[in-house]
Amino acid sequence: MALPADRTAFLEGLCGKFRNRLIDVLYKVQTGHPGGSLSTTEILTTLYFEKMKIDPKNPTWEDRDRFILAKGHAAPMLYIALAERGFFPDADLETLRQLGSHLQGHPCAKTTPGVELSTGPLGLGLSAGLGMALGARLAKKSFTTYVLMGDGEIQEGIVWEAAMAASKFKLDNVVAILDRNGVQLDGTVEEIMPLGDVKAKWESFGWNTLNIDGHKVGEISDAVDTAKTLKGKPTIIIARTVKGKGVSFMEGKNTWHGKPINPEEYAAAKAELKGGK
Ligand SMILES: Cc1ncc(C[n+]2csc(CCOP(=O)(O)OP(=O)(O)O)c2C)c(N)n1
Repeated sequence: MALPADRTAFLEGLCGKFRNRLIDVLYKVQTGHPGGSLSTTEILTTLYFEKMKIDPKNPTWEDRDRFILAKGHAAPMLYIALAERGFFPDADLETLRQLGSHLQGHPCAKTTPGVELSTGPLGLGLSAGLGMALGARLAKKSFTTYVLMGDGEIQEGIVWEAAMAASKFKLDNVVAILDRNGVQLDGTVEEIMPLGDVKAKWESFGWNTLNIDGHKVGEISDAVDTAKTLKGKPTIIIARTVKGKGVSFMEGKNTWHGKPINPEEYAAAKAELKGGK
Protein backbone atom coordinates (compact mmCIF):
# COMPACT_ATOMS: atom_id res chain seq x y z
CA MET A 1 0.00 0.00 0.00
CA ALA A 2 1.16 3.58 -0.72
CA LEU A 3 2.73 5.02 2.41
CA PRO A 4 3.31 8.65 3.48
CA ALA A 5 6.85 10.00 2.96
CA ASP A 6 7.79 9.32 6.57
CA ARG A 7 6.81 5.66 6.51
CA THR A 8 8.61 4.88 9.79
CA ALA A 9 6.65 7.52 11.70
CA PHE A 10 3.44 6.35 10.04
CA LEU A 11 4.00 2.69 10.95
CA GLU A 12 5.12 3.54 14.49
CA GLY A 13 2.02 5.67 14.91
CA LEU A 14 -0.12 2.73 13.91
CA CYS A 15 1.71 0.48 16.37
CA GLY A 16 0.88 2.88 19.22
CA LYS A 17 -2.74 3.01 18.14
CA PHE A 18 -2.94 -0.79 17.89
CA ARG A 19 -1.48 -1.34 21.36
CA ASN A 20 -4.07 1.04 22.79
CA ARG A 21 -6.86 -0.67 20.90
CA LEU A 22 -5.67 -4.06 22.11
CA ILE A 23 -5.78 -3.02 25.75
CA ASP A 24 -9.23 -1.43 25.30
CA VAL A 25 -10.66 -4.49 23.59
CA LEU A 26 -9.17 -7.08 25.96
CA TYR A 27 -10.30 -5.04 28.98
CA LYS A 28 -13.79 -4.76 27.59
CA VAL A 29 -14.20 -8.46 26.81
CA GLN A 30 -12.25 -9.64 29.91
CA THR A 31 -10.50 -12.41 27.98
CA GLY A 32 -7.81 -12.90 25.32
CA HIS A 33 -4.02 -12.97 25.07
CA PRO A 34 -2.21 -9.67 25.70
CA GLY A 35 1.45 -10.76 25.99
CA GLY A 36 1.90 -12.62 22.73
CA SER A 37 -0.25 -10.09 20.86
CA LEU A 38 1.84 -7.12 21.99
CA SER A 39 5.07 -8.78 20.86
CA THR A 40 3.75 -9.08 17.29
CA THR A 41 2.66 -5.43 16.90
CA GLU A 42 5.48 -4.12 14.70
CA ILE A 43 5.68 -7.33 12.65
CA LEU A 44 1.97 -7.37 11.81
CA THR A 45 1.88 -3.62 11.19
CA THR A 46 4.83 -3.69 8.79
CA LEU A 47 3.44 -6.66 6.88
CA TYR A 48 -0.14 -5.40 6.62
CA PHE A 49 0.59 -1.71 6.06
CA GLU A 50 3.74 -1.80 4.00
CA LYS A 51 4.72 -5.14 2.61
CA MET A 52 1.81 -7.36 1.72
CA LYS A 53 -0.03 -7.30 -1.58
CA ILE A 54 -3.64 -7.62 -0.42
CA ASP A 55 -7.03 -6.19 -1.31
CA PRO A 56 -9.48 -5.84 1.59
CA LYS A 57 -12.32 -5.46 -0.90
CA ASN A 58 -11.41 -8.79 -2.44
CA PRO A 59 -9.97 -10.89 0.41
CA THR A 60 -9.70 -14.03 -1.75
CA TRP A 61 -7.96 -12.33 -4.69
CA GLU A 62 -5.88 -15.18 -6.07
CA ASP A 63 -2.66 -13.19 -6.45
CA ARG A 64 -2.67 -11.87 -2.88
CA ASP A 65 0.20 -12.53 -0.51
CA ARG A 66 -0.73 -15.04 2.19
CA PHE A 67 -0.19 -14.50 5.90
CA ILE A 68 -0.53 -17.28 8.45
CA LEU A 69 -0.64 -16.48 12.15
CA ALA A 70 0.77 -19.83 13.26
CA LYS A 71 0.76 -18.62 16.90
CA GLY A 72 -3.00 -18.27 16.65
CA HIS A 73 -3.51 -16.98 20.19
CA ALA A 74 -2.15 -13.59 19.03
CA ALA A 75 -5.42 -13.25 17.08
CA PRO A 76 -6.47 -9.97 18.77
CA MET A 77 -3.58 -8.04 17.21
CA LEU A 78 -4.21 -9.69 13.84
CA TYR A 79 -7.88 -8.67 14.02
CA ILE A 80 -6.91 -5.09 14.90
CA ALA A 81 -4.63 -4.89 11.85
CA LEU A 82 -7.27 -6.45 9.60
CA ALA A 83 -9.96 -4.06 10.85
CA GLU A 84 -7.72 -1.01 10.33
CA ARG A 85 -6.89 -2.28 6.84
CA GLY A 86 -10.61 -2.44 6.07
CA PHE A 87 -11.40 -6.16 6.06
CA PHE A 88 -14.28 -5.66 8.53
CA PRO A 89 -15.64 -2.88 10.78
CA ASP A 90 -13.62 -1.78 13.78
CA ALA A 91 -16.71 -2.21 16.01
CA ASP A 92 -16.52 -5.99 15.43
CA LEU A 93 -13.39 -6.03 17.61
CA GLU A 94 -15.53 -5.54 20.70
CA THR A 95 -17.27 -8.87 20.01
CA LEU A 96 -13.98 -10.72 20.44
CA ARG A 97 -14.47 -14.23 21.82
CA GLN A 98 -18.22 -13.75 22.30
CA LEU A 99 -20.71 -16.38 21.19
CA GLY A 100 -21.79 -15.76 17.62
CA SER A 101 -18.91 -13.39 16.82
CA HIS A 102 -16.83 -14.01 13.71
CA LEU A 103 -13.81 -13.04 15.83
CA GLN A 104 -13.06 -16.09 17.91
CA GLY A 105 -10.18 -16.48 20.36
CA HIS A 106 -8.11 -18.09 17.63
CA PRO A 107 -8.32 -17.18 13.93
CA CYS A 108 -11.01 -18.88 11.86
CA ALA A 109 -10.57 -18.84 8.09
CA LYS A 110 -14.20 -19.78 7.55
CA THR A 111 -15.66 -16.77 9.31
CA THR A 112 -13.17 -13.90 9.25
CA PRO A 113 -12.29 -12.07 6.03
CA GLY A 114 -8.52 -11.87 5.60
CA VAL A 115 -7.72 -14.91 7.75
CA GLU A 116 -5.98 -17.48 5.55
CA LEU A 117 -5.81 -20.41 7.93
CA SER A 118 -7.56 -21.47 11.11
CA THR A 119 -4.87 -21.80 13.77
CA GLY A 120 -4.61 -22.35 17.50
CA PRO A 121 -3.01 -25.78 17.74
CA LEU A 122 0.61 -24.70 17.62
CA GLY A 123 2.97 -26.02 14.95
CA LEU A 124 0.75 -26.48 11.93
CA GLY A 125 1.17 -23.04 10.34
CA LEU A 126 4.50 -23.63 8.66
CA SER A 127 3.37 -26.90 7.06
CA ALA A 128 0.23 -25.24 5.71
CA GLY A 129 2.30 -22.30 4.50
CA LEU A 130 4.54 -24.66 2.55
CA GLY A 131 1.45 -26.09 0.89
CA MET A 132 0.45 -22.58 -0.18
CA ALA A 133 3.98 -21.87 -1.41
CA LEU A 134 4.09 -25.11 -3.40
CA GLY A 135 0.66 -24.27 -4.78
CA ALA A 136 1.96 -20.88 -5.93
CA ARG A 137 4.79 -22.58 -7.75
CA LEU A 138 2.45 -25.03 -9.49
CA ALA A 139 0.06 -22.25 -10.48
CA LYS A 140 2.97 -20.03 -11.60
CA LYS A 141 1.91 -17.30 -9.17
CA SER A 142 4.38 -14.84 -7.69
CA PHE A 143 2.76 -14.28 -4.30
CA THR A 144 4.72 -14.63 -1.07
CA THR A 145 3.53 -16.71 1.89
CA TYR A 146 4.43 -15.32 5.33
CA VAL A 147 4.23 -17.50 8.45
CA LEU A 148 4.58 -15.96 11.92
CA MET A 149 5.56 -18.48 14.61
CA GLY A 150 6.26 -18.25 18.33
CA ASP A 151 9.46 -19.57 19.87
CA GLY A 152 7.47 -21.81 22.22
CA GLU A 153 5.66 -23.00 19.13
CA ILE A 154 8.81 -24.22 17.40
CA GLN A 155 9.26 -26.82 20.12
CA GLU A 156 6.64 -28.74 18.10
CA GLY A 157 8.15 -31.56 16.01
CA ILE A 158 5.98 -30.81 12.97
CA VAL A 159 7.76 -27.47 12.57
CA TRP A 160 11.03 -29.26 11.88
CA GLU A 161 9.43 -31.66 9.38
CA ALA A 162 8.17 -28.59 7.55
CA ALA A 163 11.61 -26.98 7.83
CA MET A 164 13.19 -30.00 6.15
CA ALA A 165 10.55 -30.07 3.40
CA ALA A 166 10.87 -26.35 2.66
CA SER A 167 14.58 -26.83 2.20
CA LYS A 168 14.18 -29.95 0.01
CA PHE A 169 11.73 -28.09 -2.25
CA LYS A 170 13.88 -24.93 -2.26
CA LEU A 171 10.86 -22.84 -1.30
CA ASP A 172 12.13 -19.30 -1.63
CA ASN A 173 8.57 -17.93 -1.87
CA VAL A 174 7.90 -18.55 1.82
CA VAL A 175 9.15 -16.16 4.51
CA ALA A 176 8.93 -17.43 8.07
CA ILE A 177 9.16 -14.97 10.94
CA LEU A 178 9.99 -16.10 14.46
CA ASP A 179 8.61 -14.03 17.33
CA ARG A 180 11.61 -14.72 19.55
CA ASN A 181 10.34 -13.31 22.84
CA GLY A 182 11.83 -16.10 24.97
CA VAL A 183 8.64 -16.62 26.96
CA GLN A 184 5.77 -19.06 26.49
CA LEU A 185 2.64 -19.94 28.49
CA ASP A 186 4.03 -21.58 31.61
CA GLY A 187 7.45 -19.99 31.83
CA THR A 188 10.46 -19.10 29.73
CA VAL A 189 11.37 -21.11 26.67
CA GLU A 190 14.65 -21.99 28.37
CA GLU A 191 12.81 -23.45 31.37
CA ILE A 192 10.20 -25.39 29.41
CA MET A 193 12.25 -26.80 26.51
CA PRO A 194 15.47 -25.01 25.59
CA LEU A 195 15.91 -24.32 21.88
CA GLY A 196 19.69 -23.96 21.90
CA ASP A 197 21.17 -21.97 19.04
CA VAL A 198 18.04 -21.18 17.02
CA LYS A 199 19.94 -19.58 14.15
CA ALA A 200 22.28 -22.56 13.80
CA LYS A 201 19.33 -24.96 13.98
CA TRP A 202 17.47 -23.32 11.09
CA GLU A 203 20.66 -23.03 9.06
CA SER A 204 21.38 -26.72 9.60
CA PHE A 205 17.91 -27.41 8.20
CA GLY A 206 18.90 -25.54 5.03
CA TRP A 207 17.38 -22.11 5.70
CA ASN A 208 18.74 -18.59 5.38
CA THR A 209 18.44 -16.72 8.67
CA LEU A 210 18.18 -12.99 9.32
CA ASN A 211 18.45 -11.65 12.87
CA ILE A 212 16.60 -8.44 13.62
CA ASP A 213 15.00 -6.35 16.35
CA GLY A 214 11.33 -7.25 15.97
CA HIS A 215 10.17 -3.94 17.43
CA LYS A 216 11.92 -1.82 14.76
CA VAL A 217 9.69 -1.40 11.74
CA GLY A 218 12.66 -0.42 9.55
CA GLU A 219 14.54 -3.63 10.39
CA ILE A 220 11.45 -5.74 9.72
CA SER A 221 10.89 -4.01 6.41
CA ASP A 222 14.51 -4.41 5.28
CA ALA A 223 14.58 -8.07 6.34
CA VAL A 224 11.46 -8.84 4.31
CA ASP A 225 13.03 -7.14 1.27
CA THR A 226 16.23 -9.12 1.75
CA ALA A 227 14.34 -12.40 2.21
CA LYS A 228 12.63 -11.87 -1.11
CA THR A 229 15.97 -11.46 -2.90
CA LEU A 230 17.38 -14.71 -1.52
CA LYS A 231 16.73 -17.44 -4.07
CA GLY A 232 16.90 -21.24 -3.89
CA LYS A 233 16.35 -21.53 -0.12
CA PRO A 234 13.63 -20.59 2.36
CA THR A 235 14.34 -17.73 4.77
CA ILE A 236 13.42 -17.21 8.41
CA ILE A 237 13.57 -13.80 10.04
CA ILE A 238 14.46 -14.27 13.70
CA ALA A 239 12.87 -11.24 15.34
CA ARG A 240 13.99 -10.50 18.89
CA THR A 241 10.92 -9.28 20.71
CA VAL A 242 9.56 -8.73 24.20
CA LYS A 243 6.39 -10.50 25.27
CA GLY A 244 3.97 -7.82 26.46
CA LYS A 245 6.00 -5.06 24.77
CA GLY A 246 4.79 -1.55 25.57
CA VAL A 247 3.09 -2.27 28.90
CA SER A 248 5.90 -2.49 31.45
CA PHE A 249 4.16 -4.73 33.97
CA MET A 250 3.35 -7.23 31.22
CA GLU A 251 6.80 -7.25 29.65
CA GLY A 252 8.63 -10.58 29.82
CA LYS A 253 5.94 -12.14 32.03
CA ASN A 254 4.42 -15.49 31.13
CA THR A 255 1.62 -14.66 33.59
CA TRP A 256 0.39 -12.15 30.98
CA HIS A 257 0.12 -14.84 28.32
CA GLY A 258 -3.64 -14.93 28.71
CA LYS A 259 -5.55 -13.35 31.57
CA PRO A 260 -8.21 -10.68 32.04
CA ILE A 261 -7.10 -7.12 32.74
CA ASN A 262 -8.52 -5.59 35.96
CA PRO A 263 -9.49 -1.90 36.32
CA GLU A 264 -6.23 -0.84 38.04
CA GLU A 265 -4.14 -2.66 35.42
CA TYR A 266 -6.21 -1.11 32.66
CA ALA A 267 -5.62 2.40 34.00
CA ALA A 268 -1.88 1.76 34.38
CA ALA A 269 -1.56 0.30 30.89
CA LYS A 270 -3.48 3.16 29.31
CA ALA A 271 -1.36 5.75 31.14
CA GLU A 272 1.79 4.16 29.73
CA LEU A 273 0.46 3.87 26.22
CA LYS A 274 -0.84 7.43 26.15
CA GLY A 275 2.09 8.82 24.21
CA GLY A 276 1.82 6.18 21.54
CA LYS A 277 4.18 3.26 22.06
C1 LIG B 1 -0.24 -28.04 20.07
C2 LIG B 1 -0.48 -27.05 21.18
N1 LIG B 1 0.04 -27.31 22.40
C3 LIG B 1 -0.19 -26.44 23.42
C4 LIG B 1 -0.95 -25.32 23.22
C5 LIG B 1 -1.21 -24.37 24.38
N2 LIG B 1 -0.48 -23.14 24.21
C6 LIG B 1 -1.06 -22.03 23.73
S1 LIG B 1 -0.02 -20.75 23.56
C7 LIG B 1 1.26 -21.65 24.22
C8 LIG B 1 2.63 -21.03 24.38
C9 LIG B 1 3.17 -20.58 23.06
O1 LIG B 1 4.37 -19.92 23.24
P1 LIG B 1 4.94 -19.06 22.05
O2 LIG B 1 4.82 -19.80 20.77
O3 LIG B 1 6.31 -18.62 22.42
O4 LIG B 1 3.92 -17.86 21.98
P2 LIG B 1 4.14 -16.35 22.49
O5 LIG B 1 4.85 -16.41 23.79
O6 LIG B 1 4.97 -15.67 21.47
O7 LIG B 1 2.77 -15.78 22.58
C10 LIG B 1 0.86 -22.94 24.51
C11 LIG B 1 1.73 -23.96 25.09
C12 LIG B 1 -1.47 -25.10 21.92
N3 LIG B 1 -2.18 -24.02 21.61
N4 LIG B 1 -1.20 -25.98 20.91
